[in-house]
Amino acid sequence: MYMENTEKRLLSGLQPSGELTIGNYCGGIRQFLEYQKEYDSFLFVPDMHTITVPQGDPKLIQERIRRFANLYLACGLDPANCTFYIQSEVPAVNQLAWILECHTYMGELSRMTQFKAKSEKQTNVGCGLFTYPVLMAADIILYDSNVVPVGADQKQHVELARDIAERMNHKYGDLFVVPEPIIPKVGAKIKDLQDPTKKMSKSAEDTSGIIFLLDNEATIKKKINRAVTDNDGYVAFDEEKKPGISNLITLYSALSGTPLQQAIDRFTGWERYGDFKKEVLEVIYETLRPVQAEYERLSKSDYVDEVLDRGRDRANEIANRKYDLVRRAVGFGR
Ligand code: AQP
Repeated sequence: MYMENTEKRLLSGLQPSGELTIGNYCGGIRQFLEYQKEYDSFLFVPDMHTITVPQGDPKLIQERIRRFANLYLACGLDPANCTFYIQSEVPAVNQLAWILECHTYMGELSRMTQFKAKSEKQTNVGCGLFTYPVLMAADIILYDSNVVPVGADQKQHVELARDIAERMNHKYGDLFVVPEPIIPKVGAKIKDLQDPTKKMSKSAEDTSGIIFLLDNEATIKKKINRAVTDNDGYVAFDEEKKPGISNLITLYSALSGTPLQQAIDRFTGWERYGDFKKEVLEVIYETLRPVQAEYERLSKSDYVDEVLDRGRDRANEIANRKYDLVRRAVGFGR
């Protein structure tokens, strides 16, 4: 099997559709930060994924790409340890995606829950929304990624990438590493504060139940104070009967690093939701203050371009070598 080096590789990406949320932080970014030093880490901005649903002005996508990139750095991405790049700047991913599409079944893609949920919200559903999990599989296996840290909603897509890699290996010999998802124990699915039965999503239309990483403190306070709870008058963890309170306890646990059971023990029985919400608010502030300050500093400079240029070059080098191997294996070219 062709492998770049013996060090295990980690890959992660968050698409620049909407703005990054505290849910994305808990399920995606936080894990990346935790593991980045243990692996040969790859982090990318999946800009090609954003146009699977209609987007507005292309200029806004470009601004968002930059904002996302600066935010990753501000959150603690270590450029010395990480290959950080923009997806569309590595053309081999598209070339590989085509080959993988021809080895993926319609039935598999029809079962993707995210496709079902997102396609219901649109009238003219683009084919890209349907085939997007294959592009994601290409993103992952192109680099022989061993692990992919994701929130719970993306587990199905990583499993599809595994199936495709295994199928390709079976048919053409060992071409790809079969990746494993890493799902956080706590915070894998942070819920919307206004509707704690559904996932907090960066591109949701109603933003009142979403905390964005760049929200100011007054806005965050308003959103937490208005977070839907219940009328029971006591704090307890019960995701079915008390989804709002349970979501806030989970958020507290994920952000503070306090084990979930310890957070539950601490807050269970508190009778004033206001006091409990203040504690949650404090850990959100503590998490976001340094991130926002660093973001302000970075966004005034061009440092991010330096990092992304370096990342693009390394990513292309590895991706082109792998693609060349795959295209020969399937019989393309002379
Ligand atoms: N609510 C969430 N709780 C925990 N983790 C979450 N993630 C997303 N929402 C939550 C994780 O963040 C990463 C983002 O992946 P993505 O950009 O591919 O998009 P997504 O999974 O579709 O996330 P969103 O926020 O819902 O974006 P939109 O609205 O654009 O579709 C992944 O690791 C994801 O699991």
